[in-house]
Amino acid sequence: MKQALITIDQISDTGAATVDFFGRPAPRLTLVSHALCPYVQRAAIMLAEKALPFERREVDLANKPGWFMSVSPLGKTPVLLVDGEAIFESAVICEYLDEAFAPRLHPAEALERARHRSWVEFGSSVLNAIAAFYNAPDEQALQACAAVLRSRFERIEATLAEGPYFAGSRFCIVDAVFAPVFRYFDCIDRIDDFGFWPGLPKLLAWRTALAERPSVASAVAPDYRSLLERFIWERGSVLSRRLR
Ligand SMILES: N[C@@H](CCC(=O)N[C@@H](CS)C(=O)NCC(=O)O)C(=O)O
Repeated sequence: MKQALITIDQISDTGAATVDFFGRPAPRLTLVSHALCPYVQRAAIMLAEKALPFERREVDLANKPGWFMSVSPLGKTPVLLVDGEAIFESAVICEYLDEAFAPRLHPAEALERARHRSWVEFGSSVLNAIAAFYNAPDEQALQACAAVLRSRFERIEATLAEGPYFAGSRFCIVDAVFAPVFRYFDCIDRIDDFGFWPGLPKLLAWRTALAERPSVASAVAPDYRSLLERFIWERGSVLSRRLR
């Protein structure tokens, strides 16, 4: 049967989408998670922005259980279970949530939306560069990784507009992608000054605005920072040895 699109007055006072864009009640949502996974954070931020209740189910990625492998074809977090149906890949999860539940975070215009998707990809490449950085086996590799990160940040600085968010005053999916990127540096900046930030005022303002957003703050547990420090310590990398 054809479903009618809902109107804005069908969204609750709290802004929570009690129904999806097609008027169906919100499904039961389970976010299959890992406490440190930045891709999981993207999905958690999206769920919070849409005020959707969800359950989090943590998985040990060092010892993946059978139930997890049965819902995660690539053996990775996040997976979003939607009334038991498994959706995997964080970018896909973000797009699904955006297409199904208000408020829309992606731009309405096709070219602008494509540009945002490009920067979502860029965000993933920054996450890969961060992983290379904290795994760097020696000082030379660490400095090379730091230079890659710095060049990525310069590139973002050149694309940012007036802020406070990526696309101006409205929070968007690119913001949900970069908030977990910046969160790493709350820990890394305490280890040493790697020269990431000088001369990048827009980037720093963006980082601050994202850290203050309630959906971003609530995407990780209170012990996130100590877990991340332990994770970096366990890398056996040159950065591990710099942790005090
Ligand atoms: N492209 C994936 C990347 C997800 C990913 O790399 N997740 C990591 C944790 S942060 C993972 O599950 N790693 C386990 C593994 O690769 O075995 C996405 O965007 O969802």
